[in-house]
Amino acid sequence: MHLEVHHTMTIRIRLASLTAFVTAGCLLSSLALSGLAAAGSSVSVKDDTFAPTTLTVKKGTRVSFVWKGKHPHDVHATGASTFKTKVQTSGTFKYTFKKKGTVKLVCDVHPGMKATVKVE
Ligand SMILES: [Cu+2]
Repeated sequence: MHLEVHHTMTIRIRLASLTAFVTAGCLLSSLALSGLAAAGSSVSVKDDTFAPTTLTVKKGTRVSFVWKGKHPHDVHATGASTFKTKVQTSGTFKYTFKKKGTVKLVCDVHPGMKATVKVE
């Protein structure tokens, strides 16, 4: 009788740790996936260049523009979507590209600073 109780408890403990292990695994893989998605929809605003200079995204993608340099820059978009940010040295601007087509990006402070977003 004593042994039987002990055995049941051991199984319960094993099941509990298995559940915890599987849950942790799922959390880790979803974190990894969201990390990859974020990497593909972000543009760095640097001194004095955008990185990357060409980005292809699916319609409806929210792209983060992240200021990383010391010089002041804006992001001025024309084409399939249009917007213009403030001239700033830090911060993040998020924009959801809702229309298919090509969007040209330029920094008005540095006209040579250009990038293209292709929305498919
Ligand atoms: Cu600039």
